[in-house]
Amino acid sequence: MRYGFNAATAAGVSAMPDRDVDAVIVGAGFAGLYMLHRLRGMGLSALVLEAGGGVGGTWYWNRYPGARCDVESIQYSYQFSQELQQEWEWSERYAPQPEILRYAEHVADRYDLRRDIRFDTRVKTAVYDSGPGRWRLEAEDGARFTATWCIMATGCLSAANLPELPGRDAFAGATYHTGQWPHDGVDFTGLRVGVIGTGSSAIQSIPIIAGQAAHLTVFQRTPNYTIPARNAPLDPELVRRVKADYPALRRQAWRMPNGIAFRPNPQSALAATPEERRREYQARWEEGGLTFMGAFNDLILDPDANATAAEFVRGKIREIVADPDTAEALCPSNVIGCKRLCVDTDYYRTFNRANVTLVDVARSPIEAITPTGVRVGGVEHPLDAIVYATGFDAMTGALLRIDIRGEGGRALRDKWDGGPRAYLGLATAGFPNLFMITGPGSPSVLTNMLPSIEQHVDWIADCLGHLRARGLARIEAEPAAEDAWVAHVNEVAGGSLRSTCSSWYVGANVPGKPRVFMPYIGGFPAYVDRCEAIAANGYEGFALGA
Ligand code: N01
Repeated sequence: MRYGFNAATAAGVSAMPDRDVDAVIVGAGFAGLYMLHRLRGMGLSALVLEAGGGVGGTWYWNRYPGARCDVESIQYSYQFSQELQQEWEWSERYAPQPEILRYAEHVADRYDLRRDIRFDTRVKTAVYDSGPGRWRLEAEDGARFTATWCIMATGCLSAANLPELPGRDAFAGATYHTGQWPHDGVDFTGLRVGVIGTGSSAIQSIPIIAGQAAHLTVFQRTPNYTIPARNAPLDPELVRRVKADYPALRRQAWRMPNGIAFRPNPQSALAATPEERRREYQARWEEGGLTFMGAFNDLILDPDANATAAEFVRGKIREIVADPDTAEALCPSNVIGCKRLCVDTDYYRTFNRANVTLVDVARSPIEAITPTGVRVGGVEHPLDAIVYATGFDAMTGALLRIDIRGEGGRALRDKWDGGPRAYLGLATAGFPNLFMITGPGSPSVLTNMLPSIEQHVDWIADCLGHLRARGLARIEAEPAAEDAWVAHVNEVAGGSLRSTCSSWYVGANVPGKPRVFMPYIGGFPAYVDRCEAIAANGYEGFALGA
């Protein structure tokens, strides 16, 4: 169901007058929906501009087979409303994409949000007009909007990365990107399918595509570590216990560096005996999921500790995958948890199927996409369909694809040409009254996104309340505060093994992108404390004005 107003109903858009509101929010994913709800609650007029035809953001676009969240559904949900978290029923340990999308739709309906969302509206430019102190936004369909506050809820993993492979557009078969999947699904039955990439999206979709296709060829540049999801229907007894005191679980999660309640082992891997390590890794492997990295407290800090976990997983790959050459090709050699750990159902086992071939494109990259397939090392792999599971221009892509201009017409693309610079990941100097939800320099993608989103939305809403109460209408990050925060973000990143490999965290997957570790790795609790202290000190590091 889609209502609210949309570009189609605004026929003859050029005749449409500018719409003027207190706050314009770009994006109707979980961040944009909650931001709208909060601002409405404060009596502000707010309008959400959304490129898609419905709410849900990442869960609206990522409809590839097997898409589900790698954070357990009981925690991957809003906590701002007791009623909402009590009434919603998740069906599985890890919710599948259609169910998460239904949840987003439920929230939009429950809080009557759609009437202030303009769908099918891709923002092209956002320009600060310093005279009246207003943001002016223009959409690709020509519609224009003005607002005092401009809030980017554009998501961290929402700008699809489609590599410029030679001949890409000459392919005669069907082409898909996991992050822009057709809404009515794709049936691969009887087809020869190629999947390019072996990140989370590929690892989730490959087992399902392999079950449909006549033949599946996987083009792997870097093997990834993946831990079994052990997905299952949610245990009603567990749900009952959580719902009896949901806030207790949420409080526990807020104290964890990744914003997820789980049982980290406070011991060092190197202090444990080989047998103790094996037992701990085995127990976590059987439990399934991302908490594997909580097996010991030094896995992401000490290369020797990390190597013990990495070798455990490589041992599992060699056990599961029957062909020794394929098993070796699937064994990653880099630090485990450096790239985001993946969570799967039957990924490694899929390579035992007779209809699945792994092609290593690390040493011999893809030469060309031909009209009939993919050529690697002079060998053509004939295909009827290609799935690009090639990820995203993460964290900055969605922002920089909009031409954002601040004070004096300065482009954000220019300001960030050496990498993103933002104060707390919430604001950037030279761009007054512009906020980013889970922007670069905030914990965002290193945490459960839902609590991180809610924390940012609440901070922004409280900040606007503070300004309004004092008759102020302008806020801007101070360059010195921003510099200090960026230096701190870089310093803590340097202490973690996470910044050491070619991942999307450092922009390595997008040719030409500056190599900077973008999220804040100092942990969610430390970050929240910092944000709260800054607010309590009258928004220290921000210049406030009338
Ligand atoms: O993208 P990725 P993703 N030639 O960037 C390869 C979240 N997410 O969509 O590693 C050949 O991880 C690239 O190779 P390399 C989650 O945070 C969550 O899978 O750069 N290969 C890599 O293998 C995740 O981390 C969920 O060498 C090329 C792959 O494409 C993030 O989104 C589910 C190539 C891209 O992997 C991104 O995941 C899905 C080229 N030219 C996603 N270019 C869950 O919640 C790129 N590659 C479970």
